Amino acid sequence: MLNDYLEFLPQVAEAIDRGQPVLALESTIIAHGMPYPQNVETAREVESIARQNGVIPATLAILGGKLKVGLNDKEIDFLGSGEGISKASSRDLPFLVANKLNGAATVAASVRIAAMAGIKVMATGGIGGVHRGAEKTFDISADLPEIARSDVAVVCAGAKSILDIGLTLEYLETLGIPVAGYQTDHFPAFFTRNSGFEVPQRVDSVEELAGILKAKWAMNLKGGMIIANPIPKEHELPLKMAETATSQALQELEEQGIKGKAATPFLLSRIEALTKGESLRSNIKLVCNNVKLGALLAVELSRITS
Ligand code: PSU
Ligand code: MN
Repeated sequence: MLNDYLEFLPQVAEAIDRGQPVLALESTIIAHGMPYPQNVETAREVESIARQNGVIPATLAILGGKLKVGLNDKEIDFLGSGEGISKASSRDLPFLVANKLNGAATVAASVRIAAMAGIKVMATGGIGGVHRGAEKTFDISADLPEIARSDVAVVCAGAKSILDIGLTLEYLETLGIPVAGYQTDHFPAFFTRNSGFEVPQRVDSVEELAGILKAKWAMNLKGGMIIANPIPKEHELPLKMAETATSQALQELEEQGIKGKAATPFLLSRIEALTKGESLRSNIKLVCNNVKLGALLAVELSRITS
């Protein structure tokens, strides 16, 4: 289970040794998904929500070439500064490790690190997906194939409407990744509860989610699952505001010719500016909501599998 490249925070190592539930958290959201200081505040808040709900949090990142499983206060501050910290997808891991560099882990890199560490559940804000215009650009997030490969369940608020949600759902089907809507019939669109697309499966309880994961892995069906947890109603962004800001941001992306790994962080920060910070407030609330569900799921999964 352990390998030479992993470095565990002592608390996390103890929890894993004792068979206690651990919840993995990604870190691109800290370094590249939110501005300072809200990013660092949110990183701390979600760790405390995880603890309140019965799990030890393990924020994942690459620091000095080590795959960190759990970060201390100083390391969270450092990630929040964003200085000298690249956005690391799974393909960047060998480069960062060999050269002893720093990186914030995307969902793709995080599920790989979580799987190496033996952690079964991860929470994030939104996953990457198939970008609009992917038929020309081929821009499809590595999050999708990596979730198909790693035995880690990912709790998210769906995918942002900067993506082509219909194509993202098609691609998830191709990859054989189960997608469950938590207490909803609709695949959520990050800032809003309903993307206009149905979820393949609706699941209403944490017990059922855990049962599905147990069955999946017991049958040796490799890979994770997406648990789409809509943002609480009171924190939704007004639909019109979300749509206007998204289309404006997409237009600027095209005009400025921004591509590749810079695309998602650019769109996030433009949407934040265009909504005068409203999108950031929603973003923080939905992450907290996902961490709570992820914690409850990790507890239940550990109960029925140990
Ligand atoms: N979606 C968000 N916020 C984020 C991300 C996605 O709403 O911070 C980050 C996640 O870390 C995700 C990554 O794994 O962006 C996807 O990037 P790309 O589209 O370049 O694969
Ligand atoms: Mn991409």
